[in-house]
Amino acid sequence: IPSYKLVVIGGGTGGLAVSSTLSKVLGKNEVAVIEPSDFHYYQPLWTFVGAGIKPFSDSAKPTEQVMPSDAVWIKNKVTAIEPNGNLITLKDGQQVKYDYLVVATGIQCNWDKIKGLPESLGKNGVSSNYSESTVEKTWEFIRAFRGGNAIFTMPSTPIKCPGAAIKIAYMAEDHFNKNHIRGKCNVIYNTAMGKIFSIEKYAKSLTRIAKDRGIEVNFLTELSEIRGDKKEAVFKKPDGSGEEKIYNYEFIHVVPPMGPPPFIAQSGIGNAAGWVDVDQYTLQHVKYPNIFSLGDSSSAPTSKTAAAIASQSGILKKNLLDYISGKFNSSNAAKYDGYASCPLLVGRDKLILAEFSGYTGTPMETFPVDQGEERTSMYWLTKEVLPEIYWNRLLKGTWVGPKRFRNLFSYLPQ
Ligand code: FAD
Ligand code: UQ1
Repeated sequence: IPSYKLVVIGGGTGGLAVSSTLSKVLGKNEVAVIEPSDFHYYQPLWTFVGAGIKPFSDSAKPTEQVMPSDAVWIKNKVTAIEPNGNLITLKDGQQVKYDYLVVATGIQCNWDKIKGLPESLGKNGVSSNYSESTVEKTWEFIRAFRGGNAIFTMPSTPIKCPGAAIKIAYMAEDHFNKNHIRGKCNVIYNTAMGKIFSIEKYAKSLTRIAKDRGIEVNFLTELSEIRGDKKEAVFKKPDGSGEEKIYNYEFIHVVPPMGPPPFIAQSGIGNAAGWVDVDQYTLQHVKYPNIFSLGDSSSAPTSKTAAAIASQSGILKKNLLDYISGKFNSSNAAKYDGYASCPLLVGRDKLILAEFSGYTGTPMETFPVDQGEERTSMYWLTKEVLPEIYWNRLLKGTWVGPKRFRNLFSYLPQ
């Protein structure tokens, strides 16, 4: 059985952010990254792709191009972990051993939990920015839209980038308006949640903009079925009361229910909800000290975003290296503060850069301006600068979030 000092499961945002640095520190071929996909995606760009602002090709790179050169890429899928034996089983039955393990397998889209969705997706006005195979359909359908109901959904499960469900509604509305068909369109945001955004400051801005632009927002309204042949969408109250409402649509953008990959719970490393059960501050597993986790598959109770992963990656790397060298203890551990960010695209040149701690629910803004306002500067930053930071810094292990800039700007007079 091949054995590695460190195995990282997942070559997505979190897996590469940590394996890049750790493979350099621990030495060539000491770190293995298990990743089945031929392509790595910069998923935050998909909101821009769905809105027709960026080409899909900008969001993808071959995995072999982004894999750290000192790491071993195992092109395979994990089906089970035996945490007591430090043993991983792969899809084809092969096994791999580790001394230390990082789990970064992301969140899974459960398309089949919506009746009729898998067979309708990508056809007849049904699209989603949440898949590499349908994100371009969003723009195709928005561009072809001539009037009627344009519906945007948000499920009751945790999702990655919780703002993405409504961003695309604002972008579609903006497009209809600029094309002088707004009067013939109903733009409807049906969310299973009870709020438009979890952080009050940004919720206020989003509510104001929705009102100003006539976007209908319905709370506690959860998609349960798509009837593609009739262009009907069935919504229910998430409380299980069974109360139904049927909408006709010309276009519907679906954010599917999501959840942790099931092998996590099956391997005995999950919490009650199935996320990798780590200490929310140190990111070390609560039961198996040689296991760490970051990103969308971890239990850290914050918004599942790449921005959060940037901060988590710095914390995880320090704590894991200290643990390996026997220096880790609860008093010197680095602690993750829950930082997350969501660039809320609300128009073709307008963006609210929400930055906050998911742990305290309070804003943690980087720039010395009110980021609750929609701004052209933040639009430009997100569209042009963040992709560069992602590819050239975060994936290379040298971007651990904007804290340094936040601290620097905090010295400016208010
Ligand atoms: P991922 O990057 O999803 O990677 C997980 C990897 O694990 C994948 O490569 C997968 O193939 C692999 N994997 C899965 N199962 C297994 C297995 N069993 N064995 C081996 N490998 C496995 N974040 C922001 O910060 N800002 C934004 O503006 C933003 N916008 C977004 C918009 C959209 C439409 C989407 C979809 C996401 C957005 N995000 C945004 C969220 C961000 O992309 C994710 O939070 C981030 O990519 C998660 O990183 P991760 O490493 O946890 O998972
Ligand atoms: C960020 O660091 C990050 O990771 C690279 C993102 O993912 C794309 C983000 O969306 C944001 C907003 C940040 C935070 C960075 C700055 C400069 C505020």
